[in-house]
Amino acid sequence: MSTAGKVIKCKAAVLRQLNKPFSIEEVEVAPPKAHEVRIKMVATGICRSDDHAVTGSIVVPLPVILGHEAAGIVESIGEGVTTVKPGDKVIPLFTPQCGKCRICKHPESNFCLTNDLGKPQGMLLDGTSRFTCKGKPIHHFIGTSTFSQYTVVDEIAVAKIDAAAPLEKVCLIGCGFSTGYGSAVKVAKVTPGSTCAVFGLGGVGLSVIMGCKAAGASRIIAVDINKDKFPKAKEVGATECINPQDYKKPIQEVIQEISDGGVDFSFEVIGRLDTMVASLLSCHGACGTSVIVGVPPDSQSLTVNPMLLLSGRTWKGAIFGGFKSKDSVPKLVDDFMAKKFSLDPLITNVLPFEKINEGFDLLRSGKSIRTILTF
Ligand code: PAD
Ligand code: ZN
Ligand code: ZN
Repeated sequence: MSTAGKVIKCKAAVLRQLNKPFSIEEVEVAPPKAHEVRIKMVATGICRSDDHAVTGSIVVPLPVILGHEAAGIVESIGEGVTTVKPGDKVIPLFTPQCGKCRICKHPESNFCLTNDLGKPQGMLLDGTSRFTCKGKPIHHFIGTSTFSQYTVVDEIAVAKIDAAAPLEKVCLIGCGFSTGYGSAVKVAKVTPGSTCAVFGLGGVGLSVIMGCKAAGASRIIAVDINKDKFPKAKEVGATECINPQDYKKPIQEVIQEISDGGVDFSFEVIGRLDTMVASLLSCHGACGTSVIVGVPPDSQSLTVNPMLLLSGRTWKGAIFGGFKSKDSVPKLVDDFMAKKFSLDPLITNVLPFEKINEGFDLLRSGKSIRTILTF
């Protein structure tokens, strides 16, 4: 029996209080309104940004259904939807692409003005929620809310992908892989023969390494305080791995010494102010580029000496690897299907959705790269 047009009751992981486990609850998911799409979730990854929302490092209105790195199948569509249809395999887009705003029209930028990332409202574009629990509304998370058996997203926040794509793998194209890979190839524009340094070897940092390698970097220095991450970093392309705790002097000085004054490209993929500065100082003062990928704790600022930039450095950052999401995600899935990159090294654990709290524990203890929750 078709569920189109009806409220669907299903299970979702609800966060009601900061720093508390998710509770699996029965929620009601309303049918999609005009220009909206209801998706049956098949697989979702756990990204550190979800955990930032649990700890309050990213501030979002509660109660909320988190999750933003996923793949699923369209269950039904609202009026006026033309780019997807029921049965299509899709990836939700936490950075939407409206195609109309100044940023969408800009050839290089991707931070569409309709995003809910800067000052999150926790609602769909029309300002309301499609989720309720016992009659009370639950907030959306960055327009995706994938920790639910069903979710509703705006049409500008969902991309149709190859019908043959394995959803339990390509879900990572919804965030971690694309963010890291794009930060190297699209944001930094890593050049052949260059030297790179990558701070933080989680799912996103390892994807930065893959991007640096694909762009032809000849040296890739991987940096982490958890040495258990080193074998995987080498497997995906790091040429050397260093632990800042093994040195008495600041890690930027170590990197400057081994790279003739600083690397060509450095990446902060942790989300800490001190490592953002260390990463900046690790790139060469006259010709280096440093990219911020990690999300800093809410409302915190850095003070830097402008001379660090006046000498010729470039400092930049981007969401979602700088990719225009709706255009790029289907192409990235095609590249995956054509075996241009592998996602297997990023997937360390697969758990049923109900074990979401276990998945977060694995991330927090440094034991996992990506846990995929399957529905
Ligand atoms: P993760 O927690 O899996 O990886 C972070 C890594 O950093 C771990 O291996 C840690 O051991 C390591 N680390 C922690 N502290 C230090 C330190 N002081 N020095 C060196 N290494 C350290 O996270 P992730 O890969 O899922 O995400 C990384 C960051 O990227 C995180 O801040 C997340 O919120 C952000 C992110 N940004 C975007 C974006 O669009 N810009 C998208 C997705 C994730
Ligand atoms: Zn993410
Ligand atoms: Zn836009």
